[in-house]
Amino acid sequence: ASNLSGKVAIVTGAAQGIGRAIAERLAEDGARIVVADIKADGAASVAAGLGHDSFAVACDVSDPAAVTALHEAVVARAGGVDILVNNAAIVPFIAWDEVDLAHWQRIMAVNLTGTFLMARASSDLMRRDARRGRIVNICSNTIFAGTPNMAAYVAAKGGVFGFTRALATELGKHGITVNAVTPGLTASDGVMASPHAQAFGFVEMLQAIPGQGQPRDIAPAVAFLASDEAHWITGQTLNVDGGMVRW
Ligand code: NAD
Ligand code: 4PL
Repeated sequence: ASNLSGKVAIVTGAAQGIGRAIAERLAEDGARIVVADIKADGAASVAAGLGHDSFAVACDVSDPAAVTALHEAVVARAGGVDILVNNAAIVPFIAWDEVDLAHWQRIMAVNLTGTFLMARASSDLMRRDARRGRIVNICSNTIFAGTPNMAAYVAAKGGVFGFTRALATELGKHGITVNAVTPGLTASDGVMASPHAQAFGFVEMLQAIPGQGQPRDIAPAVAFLASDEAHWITGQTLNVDGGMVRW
């Protein structure tokens, strides 16, 4: 596959997990990847394996100055951006009434405000260069299921879902599409190191296709929405969870 050759794709949170699998898939499809992650070392080692002059930039997506610096680095090294995948997030497992205000605000800052800041900066560059860009927001099927111990996370991802629809409206006239993918429980690095790893058995009872979702199972939906041929699809949310949720 080489349908993304010549494209520049920023993937946030791509040092591990689902973001890493997305970066690997988009690189297989020919894109030059900007691995943007708060973990500088992990981002650099992922970028080194991707080819196509891919590179890493350390960035906290919740920090406006860091997002500006990231986009300055992208312009300096790659000229501009064609594809943005907003994947970076924190995925807490915590009783809703044990989340203090500072924790709630951090979850919102990374998972929702980070998506806004990245979309603002990347879409400005896409418009500057008249590129018919692609924005894919990684959401979660918890917005449909109301999954326990994730209330702040679900609230933030519900914001991402709504923002995807609204931003599609705003950017459609520029030929930029904005879509979301909602993975179900997936065996990412973060999940496997957390209490979420205990939930696979429960999830399997609900899935049409019982099984443990892997990061590589999420990437094809993102690659399709990032492709040129998905140009007539915008404002949509594609659920990728083995049929756990049907909506
Ligand atoms: P993960 O914890 O394995 O990886 C997340 C990555 O994001 C890490 O590399 C981390 O360093 C990075 N990151 C965290 N905060 C950041 C910040 N402020 N700025 C930049 N990078 C930051 O997580 P994952 O399970 O691979 O999740 C990836 C995406 O998929 C997230 O948006 C998550 O909400 C979503 N998702 C995951 C699951 C699942 O079960 N794994 C299910 C549905 C949705
Ligand atoms: C069903 O997005 O979608 C746990 C952890 N269970 O992050 C998720 C389900 C988790 C999910 C998610």
